Amino acid sequence: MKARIIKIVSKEYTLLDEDMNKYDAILMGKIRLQIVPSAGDFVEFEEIDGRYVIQKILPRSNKLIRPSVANVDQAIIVMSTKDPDFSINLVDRLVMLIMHENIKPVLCVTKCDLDYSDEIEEMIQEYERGNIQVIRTAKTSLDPSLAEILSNRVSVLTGQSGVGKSTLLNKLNPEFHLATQKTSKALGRGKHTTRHNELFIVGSGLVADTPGFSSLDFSHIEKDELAHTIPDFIPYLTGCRFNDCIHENEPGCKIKEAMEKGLIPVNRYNNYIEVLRVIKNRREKY
Ligand SMILES: Nc1nc2c(ncn2[C@@H]2O[C@H](COP(=O)(O)OP(=O)(O)O)[C@@H](O)[C@H]2O)c(=O)[nH]1
Ligand SMILES: [Mg+2]
Ligand SMILES: [Zn+2]
Repeated sequence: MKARIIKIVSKEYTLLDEDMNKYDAILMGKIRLQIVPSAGDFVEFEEIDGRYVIQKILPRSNKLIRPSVANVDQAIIVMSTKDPDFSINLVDRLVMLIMHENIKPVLCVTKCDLDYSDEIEEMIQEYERGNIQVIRTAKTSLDPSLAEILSNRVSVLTGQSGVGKSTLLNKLNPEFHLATQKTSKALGRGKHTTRHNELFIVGSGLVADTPGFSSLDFSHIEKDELAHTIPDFIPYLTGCRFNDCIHENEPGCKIKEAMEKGLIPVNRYNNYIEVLRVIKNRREKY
């Protein structure tokens, strides 16, 4: 039988199969040595003497460390129009980190009911014209596209505190809130919750119990990989005069050309250059 791990508490694993049936399972001893199982892992399991036993962890498409989740399909970047202010620096950096993990970024703009500036509206529209999916939400309405985007996928939410992540999830599934509170209380009491990873069922999708990508750390990304993590760059990545063009000052650069023609937003390009310099400085130091 095949299923996905949705929860790990100590040595107990909760599995969810395609038909949304849950199973309590244990791990066959020898697997433990090969790979540390994580929420999100697909497994093969069998019923042995009345217990479900995980036999095999199937290969992963990716693996996040914080939260510890495997096979993540998408990361929802939650960003409010204001309170806290919309930040393209943050969106662009998160997109790079998410793309580098082979995960699809989606931008969710919250608090669209607030009275925010035209400048911010233009920034949002710039993303809407670009190559990542953008959805907008407001206090009273719930854009049905959010439920749609989460369905049949594993998602992590990311974004500063106060942008409305909990609010979004509570609107989709009121039980989510209760569940997360229970978790933190249990952890606070310092019970034997050595490892607690969980994916919550939200609508017909799965969402990680903690936000991902909280630190903006680029130390694992090489300078020649960076441009490939920017969806708005991708259509122009072939064709630079030099194979090893990093789109900084090289002649015959298609990325710079696209930016000069207005096909790539100047802001997007400038954020790329800023992160590129961070990566280059690190290289020079070691
Ligand atoms: N006006 C407005 N306020 C919102 C919206 N979404 C969330 N908030 C408020 O923003 C604050 C922070 O929301 P919360 O969900 O706790 O943010 P989190 O820290 O990202 O989980 C709360 O006071 C919410 O009521 C929205 O769409 N419109
Ligand atoms: Mg919250
Ligand atoms: Zn180039």
